[in-house]
Order: sequence, then structure tokens, then C-alpha cells
Amino acid sequence: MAGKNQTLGEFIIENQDSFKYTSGELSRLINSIRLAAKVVNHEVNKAGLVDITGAAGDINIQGEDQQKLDVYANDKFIQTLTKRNIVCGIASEEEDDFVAINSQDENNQNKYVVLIDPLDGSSNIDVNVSVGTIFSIFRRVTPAGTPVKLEDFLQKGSKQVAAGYVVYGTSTMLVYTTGDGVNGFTLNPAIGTFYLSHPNMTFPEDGNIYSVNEGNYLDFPLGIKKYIKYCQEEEGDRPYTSRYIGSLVSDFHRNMIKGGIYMYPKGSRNPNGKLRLLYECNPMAFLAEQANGKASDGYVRTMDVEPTELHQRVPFICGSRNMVDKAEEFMREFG
Ligand code: AHM
Ligand code: MG
Repeated sequence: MAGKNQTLGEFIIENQDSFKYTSGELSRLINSIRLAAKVVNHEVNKAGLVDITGAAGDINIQGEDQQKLDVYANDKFIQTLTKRNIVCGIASEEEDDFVAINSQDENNQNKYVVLIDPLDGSSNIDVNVSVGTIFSIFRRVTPAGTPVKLEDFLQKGSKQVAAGYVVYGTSTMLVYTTGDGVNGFTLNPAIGTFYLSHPNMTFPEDGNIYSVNEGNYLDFPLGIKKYIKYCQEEEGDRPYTSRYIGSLVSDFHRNMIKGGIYMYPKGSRNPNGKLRLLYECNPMAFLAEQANGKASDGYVRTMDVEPTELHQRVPFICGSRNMVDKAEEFMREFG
């Protein structure tokens, strides 16, 4: 029975049969992400001690190199998924190319690939602001037991079988979907267990928060400029409130709970926007749609964008359905 004191481990087992494919492989995969998230969380929580324990590049007291946290997180997620032999390939925002995992072995029937941003918003770490991990899971399109190929990773977001994020915030939470709604689990750090704290998360249809880096205002497309002005006008439930953490996971998480819109448009400095389609936008778009929200590049549904390269960037507008509709209206009218 789903209940607020259910652990993530129990939830995964209980919901295994409702997954599209029920071999148990996807459950084991999410379990591995849960494990790596706890390890990374432990390290992120110590980040403020950097002056005491040494900064990245230093040698620590045990004579080990101190790693930058984003490199550490990348290694931990890749190691955990590799060692447990659950996936056949991983692509990471931190790696130039995808990593194949024993995929050429004909006895290896693993069928999932993971795309991951191991520590998003990592520039926030130095100032003790929340960061996150974002992940996206697909079934490979090439046959199991053959080398994994680029086309296994370059799939449209609509083909995702699961996606989620971990937010290392005031509490650490793991939020994910397997295509059957969105559920959020909060870590009890005393015992290292995630508990179902936010069942069936949904974006309110309307919201009153807009999240965008307004420092780039002059560089934005006219449609976005006009939409921002619309958010600021005094009329009806407007002006909206501006909230921008600069950490996608945290901005998204707050907007999902309170109702809001996140935008990272294109501009002359970022001609395709800043955020990566495969590691950031697709997983967030899948979560948004599963939570009754919406995500697009202003014109096209994010999950319908055909990927052409691993590190592709796209403009991203995501959040409460009516707010995204309105922003798209401005984009269509003014471009
Ligand atoms: P990163 O992957 O280099 O950490 O960049 C992604 C982050 C997002 O979390 C955040 O929303 C955005 O970059 C902030 O960018 P900016 O500082 O340009 O507003
Ligand atoms: Mg990132």
C-alpha cells in the first residue's frame, strides 16, 4: 500500500509490475541510482568543509587527490552503474563520448542506457546553494549483446522509460517517473533511507512564479521579452514573483510544488540556449508532462525534438501548463 512512510526500496518493488517492461532490470537500475545518490549526497553535504579538508586539486590528509564534486559525482554514478552490470551504456554531461559497458558481450542482455547530468548547477556549491543530479533512461534500439551505438542515446525524449532528479537541498530528495506519474522521496540522513514524502506530484495548472536569468534580458528573443513584461504587469493575479536559483533542479522542484515557469531561452551568447537536450531538458520535460505540466522550446514539444548530437543544446521553457501555453503564444506572435 502506497503511504507516506513507505521507503523508496519498498515502493520500487511494489510498483515493479506497473513498469512497462517487467524484467526487474529497471527496478535494479533505479535502485543503483538511489545508492549512488546517497554516496554523492554524503560528499555534497561536506562541501562547506573544503577550507578544512582541502579544495579540488589538493592532496587530502589520506594522501588522496581531492576531486571536484562534479567529477566525483560523475565517477560515482558511472562506477555504480558499471559495477552492478545493469546498463549497457552511459552518456554523461561530463564525458565527451558515451561509455559502453560490456555491450559487445553476447551474454550481456542489458537493454537500458542512462544519460546523466551528475551534478547540475555545480557553480552553486561554493556558496552552499542546492545542486542536483538529473537522469534519463531509454531502452537501447540496437540488439542486446551487440556494441551499443550512438543511436541508442540519440532518441527522442518521448521514448524515455524513466527519468528523475536528486535535489541536494535543505533535504535531499529523489523525484522520478517511470511514465506513471511523479513521486518524490525524502532522505532521512540519520538512517540513509528515502521515504515517500511527495506522492503523485503535480504542477498546479496556473502559477505565479517566473524563473529566468534576467541579466540576459537584452539578449532574449522578443517573444520572451514581451512575456517577461506580461509577468510583471499589474493585472488579475499579476505581477508574478521572480525566483531564480540558477540551479535547474531546484528551480523546477519549487515551481512544480508552487506553480511556476522556468525559461532558458536562446540569445546571441547561447544561440541554442544553454541547457542540454539529453541530460537536462528531456528528463525534466518527461517529469513535467507526467506531473501535468508542459515543456517546449517555445514552439516544439521538448520530447519531440529529434536529437542529432550528444551534447546538443536547446531553448527550454517548462512548468505549469497555462503559463507555458502563454509564453508559447508570445513566441508565436513575436518570435
Ligand atoms: P551546468 O550544467 O553547467 O551546471 O549548467 C546548468 C545550469 C542550470 O542548473 C541552471 O538553471 C543554469 O545553468 C543557470 O545558468 P545561468 O547561470 O546562465 O543563468
Ligand atoms: Mg548541467
